[in-house]
Amino acid sequence: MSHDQIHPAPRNPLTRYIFSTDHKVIGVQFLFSGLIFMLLGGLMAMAIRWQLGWPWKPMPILAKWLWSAPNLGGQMPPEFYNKLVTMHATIMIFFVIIPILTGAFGNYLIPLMIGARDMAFPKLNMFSYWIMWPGFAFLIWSFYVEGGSSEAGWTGYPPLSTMKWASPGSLNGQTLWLLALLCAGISSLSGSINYITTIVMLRAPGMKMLRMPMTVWALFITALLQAFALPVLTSGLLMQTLDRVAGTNFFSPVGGSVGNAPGVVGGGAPLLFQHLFWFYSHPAVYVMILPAMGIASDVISTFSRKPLFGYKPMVIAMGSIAGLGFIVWGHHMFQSGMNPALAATFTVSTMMIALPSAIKVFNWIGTMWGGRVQFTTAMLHAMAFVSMFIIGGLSGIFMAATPVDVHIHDTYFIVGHIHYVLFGGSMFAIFAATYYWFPKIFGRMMNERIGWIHFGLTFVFMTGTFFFMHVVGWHGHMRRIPDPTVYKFLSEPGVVWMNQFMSVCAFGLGIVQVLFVGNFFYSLVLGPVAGPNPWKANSLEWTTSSPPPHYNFETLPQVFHPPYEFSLPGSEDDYLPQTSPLPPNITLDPIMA
Ligand code: HEM
Ligand SMILES: [Cu+2]
Repeated sequence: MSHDQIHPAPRNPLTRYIFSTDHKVIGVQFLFSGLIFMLLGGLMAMAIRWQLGWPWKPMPILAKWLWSAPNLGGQMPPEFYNKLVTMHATIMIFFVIIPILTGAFGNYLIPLMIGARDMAFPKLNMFSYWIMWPGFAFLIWSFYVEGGSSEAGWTGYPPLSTMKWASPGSLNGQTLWLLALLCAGISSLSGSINYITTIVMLRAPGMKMLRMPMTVWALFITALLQAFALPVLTSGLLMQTLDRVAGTNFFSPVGGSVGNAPGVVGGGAPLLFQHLFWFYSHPAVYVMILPAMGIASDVISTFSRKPLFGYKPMVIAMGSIAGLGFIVWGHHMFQSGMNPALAATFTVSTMMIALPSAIKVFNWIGTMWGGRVQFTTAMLHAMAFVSMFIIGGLSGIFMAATPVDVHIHDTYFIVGHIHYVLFGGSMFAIFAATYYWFPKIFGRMMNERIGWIHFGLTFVFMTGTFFFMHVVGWHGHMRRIPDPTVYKFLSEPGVVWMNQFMSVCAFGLGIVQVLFVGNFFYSLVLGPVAGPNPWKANSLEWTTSSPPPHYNFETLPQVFHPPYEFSLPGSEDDYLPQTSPLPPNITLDPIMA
């Protein structure tokens, strides 16, 4: 596609809304699929919490629908619980957070924010969405095959995952799980090739790299991470698939046996899979946080009515987080019997991530400092993002120390950490992005009052759900166990009480999302019309109509400065779109802007 080529808009509803090559439509498709899977993953989370709060109680009504073990009198069978934790995490990570942050917001925003008419490869873009559908199908199918869906955890470690009789979920459910993940991986990979090419090749005149909004920088670095790390996971998944269907033995150890599974001929290395998995999946946790950081930066600057504090340091910090992300994967494997010298190396490299992370946190605070902060719903979520990321990041550094991790590895402390960074971090950023860009995407404003209530309740219930996980985890509460009360130290009233408290909060957390969904659909139809720039922001997407026309801009915009020129001294408006030249008396700081 040449820089300024305009195809006629599709007239046929099939090519317009379904098999569309328009990045905006594809972004919305990713958004809706992600939200539907979020509902499924959320319901699973509530079932998990039911079990952990009241493991000895029959589940009312739902039991006879969900599992076929009448002899348990409505109590959840342990293998069903294992399926729940496996599929909850798999869905939330690979089918909700990654597709929404990169697939939905990445697709929608990148061309608009850099002033392009579409992605560089629109057909590849369409492919990146539609290849998710076989993935969805494999995932749903796996619930219905003999033995049900996978039970090997979202990490799919062998030998549990490679030995067919190791658990009911290790039958065909595991193969379908592998195929679903392969589809999601191909989708991410084709998306990332598109994002990288688009950002490098299709920026509007004057849009230098160092004038791009942080959201675009974040998505660019994320795409690089995906492009370099995903092939490694893909090979791991393929090798595991071959182990299961073609009789190879990459990962099954000599004579290994699990549960009722007969010993295998073996010769493979189970640890090899852990390496291949984490070489991708540690970078993948940054895939889930970097776009969130970009979104938070843009939202915070807009609603503080101040330039982003330290734009260039922020870009460098993000690059360093991504770069370091490739040499820390061993911190997931301290218990695997690695050489202590190697463990120390992974500890040090992991702790180094604190530095760029702290730079970012201080710069967000510096951006708000002295600003005229507008507490919009988007801003509240972005501020919550910063504070929750501080907690999640700090617990991360804590776990990075090998001696500490030996104590808390595979406990609820880890589950607390991941939910602070993934719910408090990624999910709050997804909410912030939705409240912020909804007017652009759908042309109408969301209701701020419902937004505030949704935010407040989500924040309170989130804390109630996840904070005490650190406490029970420190006490030794293992993760992925269906009934903690079989252990004496986990039957103490304090632990039982905390488990029930967390469960009640989790139900609350799930239920208040009705406010978000209600607000979303109500505003879609009845929200006040937004106009092109309701937040008075500077980046290019706000210079075109809401929703933007086919091919985004009537004429390609000319860019004069970074998008953060708010409250310039001596100017009338408190914002200056990137398409308006800087006033002659203003020069930008060479290091910070
Ligand atoms: C800021 C610095 C961070 C540090 C130092 C850090 C450190 C760690 C460490 C050492 C572990 C392994 C613990 C164990 O299994 O024993 C871990 C697990 C994990 N972290 Fe982080 N982390 C950080 C940020 C994040 C972020 C931003 C995310 C995601 C958005 C994240 C997601 C995860 C997940 C999902 C796991 C658990 C994986 C599993 O299921 O075993 N972390 N982290
Ligand atoms: Cu990690």
